[in-house]
Amino acid sequence: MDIKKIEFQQHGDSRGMLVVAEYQKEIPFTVKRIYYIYGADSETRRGFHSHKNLQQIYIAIHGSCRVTLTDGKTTETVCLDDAASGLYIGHNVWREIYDFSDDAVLLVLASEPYSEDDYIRTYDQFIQTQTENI
Ligand code: T46
Repeated sequence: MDIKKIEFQQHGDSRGMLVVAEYQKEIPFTVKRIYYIYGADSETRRGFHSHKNLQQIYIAIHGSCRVTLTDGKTTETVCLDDAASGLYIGHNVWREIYDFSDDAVLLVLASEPYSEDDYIRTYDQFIQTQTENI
């Protein structure tokens, strides 16, 4: 499955923390869009889709959430709770995001502008596409 944990550069001193993510070091794609999610809670469930081409990096810059990811064969659950690391997610990965802490802020770096055509929003269609890709 095309996912990877990424550790960012950290520069901490008595003034606090400064975290850096740079193109071609920690970020393997040109960032064409950012968005962030907050105001979710422990009952919230988001995602439930895959992307045909989009690559993204999820960063819980505050609080925490869980992400369950599958390529149809392998399934993994990742806890995001560290502002100094991110989760890279390639294309063709189904993701479900849940268990947000009340203070969670999930920042997402995306490789492409928003396009609804890039989404696969039903699990049946996702599995069918994965089978066709073999
Ligand atoms: C993902 C998770 C973490 C836009 O108009 N532009 C955008 O760039 C995005 C991301 C969304 N939207 C609109 C589309 C919907 O009307 O915002 C609304 C909520 O989007 P969605 O239901 O897709 O939200 P999530 O949290 O289920 O998924 C989003 C991203 O779509 C997805 O790529 O990985 O956040």
